[in-house]
Amino acid sequence: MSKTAPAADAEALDAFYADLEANHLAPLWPISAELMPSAPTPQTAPYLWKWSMLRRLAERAGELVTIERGGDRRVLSLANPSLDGAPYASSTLWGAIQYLGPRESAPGHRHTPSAIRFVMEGSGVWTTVNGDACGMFPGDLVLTPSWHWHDHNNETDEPMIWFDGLDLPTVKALDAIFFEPYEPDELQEVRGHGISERLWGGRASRPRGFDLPVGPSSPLLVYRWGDTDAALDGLLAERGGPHVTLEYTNPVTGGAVMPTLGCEMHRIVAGGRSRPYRKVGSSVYVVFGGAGSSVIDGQRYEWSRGDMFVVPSWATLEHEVSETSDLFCITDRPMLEALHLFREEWIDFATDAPSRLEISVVTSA
Ligand code: GTQ
Ligand code: FE2
Repeated sequence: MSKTAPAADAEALDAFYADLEANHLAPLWPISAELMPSAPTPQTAPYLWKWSMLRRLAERAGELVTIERGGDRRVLSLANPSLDGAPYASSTLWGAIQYLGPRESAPGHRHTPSAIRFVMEGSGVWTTVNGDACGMFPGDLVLTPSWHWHDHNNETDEPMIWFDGLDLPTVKALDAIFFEPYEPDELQEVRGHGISERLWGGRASRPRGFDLPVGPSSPLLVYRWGDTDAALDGLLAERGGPHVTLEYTNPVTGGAVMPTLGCEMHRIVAGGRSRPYRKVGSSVYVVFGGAGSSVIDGQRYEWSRGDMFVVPSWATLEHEVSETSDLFCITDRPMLEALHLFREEWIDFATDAPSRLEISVVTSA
């Protein structure tokens, strides 16, 4: 504190601070450096959840907990230990696994938070989004944009597990959460199967004679793994490795799939290493295939298929893979871009830093 007049005596100052506190005022000067650091100092820390543990406990939830009416879903959220017990993966993003047993369904509802599903295991379940039944297979991305009705149905004899990503912590922070159960039935009336894909799934084309979507979200609700895989192959063939990234886009705007959530798929070729990189905004990664590790702010996290991990805002991120690996991720980037708060940079350790950080291996259950 350097803002005190030379003559100010300690007693008067103490009384002044007590007076401020009693009147619910806070002086900026003692906290200004903490409030305005030179670069983001997120509360969110990196964390990694192993698939073997996620799979086991999701299955256990399936045995022990039924899905009740009232919008309930059998969901285990990734609760980052850095967030004081909040059920959030990062300060802005929700990540979770959802388990739907054979012949089970999760009742219809809608809410203002936007969600994506990324399928890990099981085939043939569908999520109905505003009456459009979207079949789900491993590697598929399914959108349930803000305020769209959705329910999930498993009419197969196998369980289904997928990753849920939501902007819930952000919408909560903005005090903008609304929720409504679908009434009076558990499930929506299905208008058809794969409607959005037939209309909007064409490559580089758009249907004439249909109204443009009124909302800001992608009218295409499903992104098939086969298309993603082919696009990654094409990118690699054209650009070369070791690391290519694609962003899933809204076919109308070419922008992010939803205004609050961005989705990406990264492919890193066997033996390859990505360039160290950092950006504003957090991400939740889901390892769809392969094996390798990521160094996040100097700590190495080893991963293989199904593992999920969080990368905080402005954390330096570098991947190194032993097998060719596909990393799906969600990010809050569209919000930051909309607000002109987005920054990113690639870091060249050889010139930007005197020496490479010591790397320690982090393991988690
Ligand atoms: O499947 O509708 O992980 O509403 C969190 C909230 C999933 C869902 C979540 C949800 C859902
Ligand atoms: Fe939901």
